[in-house]
Amino acid sequence: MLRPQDTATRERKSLDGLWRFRADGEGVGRQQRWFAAPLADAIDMPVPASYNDILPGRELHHHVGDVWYQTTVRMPRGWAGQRVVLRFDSATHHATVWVGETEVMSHSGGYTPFEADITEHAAPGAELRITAAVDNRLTWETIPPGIVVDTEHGPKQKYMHDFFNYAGLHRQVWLYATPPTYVGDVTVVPGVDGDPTAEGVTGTVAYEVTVSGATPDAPVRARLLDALGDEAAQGTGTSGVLRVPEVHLWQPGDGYLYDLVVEVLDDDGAVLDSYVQKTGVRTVEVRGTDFLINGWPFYFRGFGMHEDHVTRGKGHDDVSMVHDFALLDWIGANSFRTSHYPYAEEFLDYADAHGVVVIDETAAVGMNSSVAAVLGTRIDKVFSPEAVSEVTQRAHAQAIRELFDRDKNRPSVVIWSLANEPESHTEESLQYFEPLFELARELEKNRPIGFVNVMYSKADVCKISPLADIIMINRYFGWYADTGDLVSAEESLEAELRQWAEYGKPIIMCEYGADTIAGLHDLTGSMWSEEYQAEFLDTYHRVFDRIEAMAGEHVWNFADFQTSLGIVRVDGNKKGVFTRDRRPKAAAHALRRRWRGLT
Ligand code: BDP
Repeated sequence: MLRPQDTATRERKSLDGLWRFRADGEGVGRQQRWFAAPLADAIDMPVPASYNDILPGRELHHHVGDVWYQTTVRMPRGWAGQRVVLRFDSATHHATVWVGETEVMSHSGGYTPFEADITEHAAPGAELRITAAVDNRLTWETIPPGIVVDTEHGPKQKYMHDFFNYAGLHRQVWLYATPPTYVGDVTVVPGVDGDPTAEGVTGTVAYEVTVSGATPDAPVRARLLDALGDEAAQGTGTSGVLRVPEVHLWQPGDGYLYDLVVEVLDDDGAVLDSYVQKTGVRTVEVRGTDFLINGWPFYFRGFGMHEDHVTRGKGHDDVSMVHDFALLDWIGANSFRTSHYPYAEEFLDYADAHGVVVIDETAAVGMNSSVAAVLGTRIDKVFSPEAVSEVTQRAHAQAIRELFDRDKNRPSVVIWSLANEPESHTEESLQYFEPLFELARELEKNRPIGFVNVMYSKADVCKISPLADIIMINRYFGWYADTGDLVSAEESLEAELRQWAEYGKPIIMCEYGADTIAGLHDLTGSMWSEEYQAEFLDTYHRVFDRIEAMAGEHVWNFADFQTSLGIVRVDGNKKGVFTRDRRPKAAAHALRRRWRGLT
């Protein structure tokens, strides 16, 4: 789905700001048609933000079910004759949206965008009332899954993943206009002629455009402009391959982007619609145990992250985004994983533009009874008709389609991760994942595809890793296993990595880390201290440096983050190298020395 943008033929209007808001604890709003009038008993709620931590008290923090958001917006007079679209960059996890009294769309999946053509409900110059009922419930039919337990005090939400179920309108909401004939979709696939490491190589940009609306057979022109705005190549038709001699490649640390300007023309050659697709030219390849970008071995240094901040939870804001990227740069990271859901599109734009490499992950997390048990939830059989079933699988397939569709054109995205830490040693798990890998491979012909393996599913029993192009694993020797014992941890880790190396594929350690209380120091090197975290990471790094097949290290986690309540978490997960308010722990300095090659 294309992002809204301002071009010579398009305009957009942000609906961010304070919306009216009301929690619907009783679940009566839909029946009582709360959308049909100004929301009664409402409070102000900022958008974008999670609603959970805005008010003091437990009620909204632990709310289960619908909440209602409402705003009014005046449709610009100048949009007469245009196609008008209402777009939510995300609503966590399900939303139904009304314009006035008309339901215009509903969507499930809390981390991907959705939109509706509302032209017929929007008279130019008129005020529109927009209402969204947003439901945060997670069930066996959703991605990620969860369980709603009915108690005499109302519903309680349980889930099997280790981050707080923040909800609401986390990202921007837009009203935008396009001409009646418009660019409906653009797909670009970059490449190079011959050896990408050669001097003055010729880049290729294969493009495919869908024209939608009034005259879908209108001619198309595609122009590729370099960063100075000079034309580098041009083509006509809805698909083609543009060639760029002496291409400036997109590379880690050098996010060079071309603008692919796609124009739909009328019979006289006048531009009906134009859309600008940012395009980076690079190649990605797995060769033996090497992960190659533009033909050069690339070693991932960075983190599994979270969209997580004090007060606004998972709400996007540019201040924190730019600061987080500045910290990644300071510490010498070249990459991150969008653990455990698709991040805001702005975040990926920034990665594209600055040459930061991304492992892009769906929200399929929490499909593992052993992990669930650590976090306090008992599940008998995860992959079964009563739990993660064919219905879940359909939702998962949809999550894959929507993620790939949203991020397919991004040069920063070099690997798709279909899930985090699912059970993967049983026949049932294989039956569940095989069709999802097939779907992913139908949709994606160029990027490697994988999933992230859990510590309970070693190389000799994992049934899903053989389906993956790359081995991505999370390990916690010295924490959940060999607890507090880094000598044994070093041996266990090395023994296990040597087993994985037999796959002959690159290995990325996607998570390794230790909970650490900032400011806790201990001369005996005990767990939870800053000393232990730094020593823990050193231990892993010594091992990584001895294993040829290692292609990367992503520490868990970039920063401390909020989780559900439980006896294994104290005000959230403390495995951050930075605190939740982004202050460095000792490990941050140690990592910086390693990653920046400082002595
Ligand atoms: C792994 C999960 C991650 C957790 C982490 C931990 O992938 O989401 O936060 O462990 O326990 O199981 O800190």
